[in-house]
Amino acid sequence: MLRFLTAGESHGPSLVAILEGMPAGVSIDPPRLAHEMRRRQLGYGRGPRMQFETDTVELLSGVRRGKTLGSPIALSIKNKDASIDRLPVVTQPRPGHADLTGAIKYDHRDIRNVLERASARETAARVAVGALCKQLLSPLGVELASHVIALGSVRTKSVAATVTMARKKADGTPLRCLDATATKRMMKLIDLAAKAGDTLGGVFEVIAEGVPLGLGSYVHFDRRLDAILGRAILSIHAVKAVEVGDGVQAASLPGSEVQDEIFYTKAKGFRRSSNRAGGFEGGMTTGQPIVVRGFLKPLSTLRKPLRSVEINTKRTVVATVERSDVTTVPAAGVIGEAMIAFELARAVLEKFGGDSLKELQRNVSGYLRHVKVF
Ligand code: EPS
Repeated sequence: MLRFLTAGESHGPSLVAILEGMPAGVSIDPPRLAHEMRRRQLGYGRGPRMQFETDTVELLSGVRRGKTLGSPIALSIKNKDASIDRLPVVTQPRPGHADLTGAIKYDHRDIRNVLERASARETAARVAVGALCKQLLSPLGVELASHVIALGSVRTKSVAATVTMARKKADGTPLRCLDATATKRMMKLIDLAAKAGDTLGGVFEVIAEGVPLGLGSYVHFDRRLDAILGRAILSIHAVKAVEVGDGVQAASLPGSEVQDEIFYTKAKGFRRSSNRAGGFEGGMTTGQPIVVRGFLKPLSTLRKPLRSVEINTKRTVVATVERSDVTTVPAAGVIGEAMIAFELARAVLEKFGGDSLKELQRNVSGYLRHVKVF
């Protein structure tokens, strides 16, 4: 079974990850890995840390001469800011962060012992793992992309985005957004929030194309793949809600305007003229693009801090101010892609198995022949 662990503190020496269960023979392209790492660091409204970290992945095991061996892949990303032992004690918890609950739960009198691991910096390791998973999915024809569809109160025009659109038109723009007019308004909003010492949330959308029909299952709650993707998205820092397809809007519409009708032609087989379900029916992939959205609350580190309580004196104070970002929604989209790539790679391996990429590909093509003639 494909699984991974990450370790590392935000200002410790390194972030590390181990990815276990990757088949042998998958080509790993270091520039592609570096590209994914870079994408996570970009975005208007990010803080100073992203200016000096380079987030370079060092592959320590499991890859030889550009191909996976089938053994565990260990990787490390060194922190340039490795100041953890010099940083001051924190005793004024930030509302919204893990600070207070983490300190009480783990019995820490220095909240730094909590915030160092609770920090979203950990997602650098996840993006590295996701980049490896993408390189397993690509030869199977599965491709992923993401883009920002809302930032603070600014929403983009609604479009049925494709992977190609998101890669060509969203990546490389300041907020990884397809709508240039909305981008300008979002940037203004970020400038205003920065001036006010405030932060902003927003919404990203992840699209996965080429996913074969029938991953996941309706037979048991924990085999429903849409639910598994929901958990993966909710595990990203500051994400407080998740949507699959047109899920939120669907709740207020009649069934006749929500379901994707079924058609058949001999040439193309079964098809749909819409994808409101976001690629899922009955917890299984339908073969249509997967569309999943993550909703982020504004970051909890405010330069103009909110009221809090000093944990020793119990006096009312304002929360600690740490160096941070105004918004991380564009980066969260990249992290969303990584998490979805991992879960899809895991679901593919669960259904088709295979210790080598070749074996996996043979199994997938046999199944796809069945889907075609059904
Ligand atoms: C992050 C690194 C952090 C923050 C951010 C994410 O750097 P530092 O705390 O040293 O400035 O920019 O962390 C948070 C939003 C958080 O809540 O901890 C990164 O690499 O993504």
